[in-house]
Amino acid sequence: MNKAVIFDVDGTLSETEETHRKAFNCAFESSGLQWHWDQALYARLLEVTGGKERIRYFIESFGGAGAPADRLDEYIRTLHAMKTKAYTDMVSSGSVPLRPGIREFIEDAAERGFRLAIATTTTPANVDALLSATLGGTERFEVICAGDSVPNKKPAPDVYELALAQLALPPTACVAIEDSRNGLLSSVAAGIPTVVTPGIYTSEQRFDEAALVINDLAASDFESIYRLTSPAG
Ligand code: XBP
Ligand code: MG
Repeated sequence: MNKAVIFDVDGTLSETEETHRKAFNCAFESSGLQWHWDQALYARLLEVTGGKERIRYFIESFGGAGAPADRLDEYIRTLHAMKTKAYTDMVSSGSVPLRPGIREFIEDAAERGFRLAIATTTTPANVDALLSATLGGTERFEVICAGDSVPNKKPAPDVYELALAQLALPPTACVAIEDSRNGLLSSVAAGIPTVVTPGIYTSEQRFDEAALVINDLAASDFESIYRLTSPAG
């Protein structure tokens, strides 16, 4: 069957943003920085997708005391690499479960012959760590587009357009599963019908452009999602 389900990762497959937030704080502490991102501040910083971009936004918005004046890009890259190590260690411990209904949906879609893909802003190592810890690996996903593989992160459509190109499918043959407004704007800009499953950091956001908003995937009829796709060619 030439149809695909394209999954976002953070907030969609799993409620990972709390683990990201702790990993950022761990990297800041290890670097001797007095920065601490609490949940309220992190909710604001999540408006900026991409961890490196989020750190730079924080520095520019809040002064970034302790960050060097020069070679800031290199400093941020190093700090973010420390965060990614902390995050993958936390996720690999098995402490981050899939959201309710996600495992069943992935298995049901695969059994019906849907091709599966990932389109995420997060770092590829984070995808590997989460899928290895929760699904035994990334094998179920034919295409994985992540992090810096595209020049413009969500809400730009780049990562979903890359996934469509690698799938060689038109957007109407696919359905995207997202948790945030930034993700919804990205997939809709790529022309993909989108289902939103709001999460702990996104439940107050607007999802007017969504084809469907599902608050509890575990209690939903997966058929309502599949009906959003049209067979390719
Ligand atoms: C969510 C993001 C990511 C994560 C942090 O990605 O915007 O930046 O918050 O991961 P998505 P990194 O919802 O598209 O999966 O620090 O690796 O960016
Ligand atoms: Mg997300």
